[in-house]
Amino acid sequence: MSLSDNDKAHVKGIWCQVSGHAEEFGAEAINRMFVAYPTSKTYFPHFDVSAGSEQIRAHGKRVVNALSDAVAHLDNIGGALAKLSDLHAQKLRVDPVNFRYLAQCLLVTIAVHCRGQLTADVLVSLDKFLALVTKVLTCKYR
Ligand code: HNI
Repeated sequence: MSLSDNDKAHVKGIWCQVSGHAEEFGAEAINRMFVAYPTSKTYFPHFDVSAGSEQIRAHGKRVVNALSDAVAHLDNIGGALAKLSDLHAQKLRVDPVNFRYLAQCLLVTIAVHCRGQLTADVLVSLDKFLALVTKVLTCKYR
């Protein structure tokens, strides 16, 4: 799967709204993931997992900023996220199903905040983008 020129334009367009709210959107997405898919919390035993905690806010910001890096390099997402790919595969070993949970929660968060912009076409493009990111972050598992 790859992103068409249309997909790239859609992702870049809506990401302008997201990158400006990295901490807010990132923390909301992670909180939604913890609430909707409680098993995802097992990877964060060292976190205060209550909504809006300092750690969730800081982590949410890091996650969205990493995605912003990927959006800035849509032709080379693998290169942009290479270090994170190593980290998630070799150290964190997050079960890949969790990436679907987080992607879904990010999409819901964006839908809530950017309602007008998240047309069906933009949603498909964003979903493809997040699937590609997931592929990069889990491709070194084996
Ligand atoms: Ni993930 C650390 C990005 C999905 C569990 N993760 C990070 C960091 C970034 C990041 C950035 C900080 C790296 C550093 O400190 O150098 N993670 C991403 C992205 C996605 C993702 C872009 C997918 C969109 N990570 C997930 C998922 C889980 C996950 C789905 C588990 C449910 N990540 C972690 C854990 C850490 C982590 C655990 C370490 C956190 C800490 O601070 O100790």
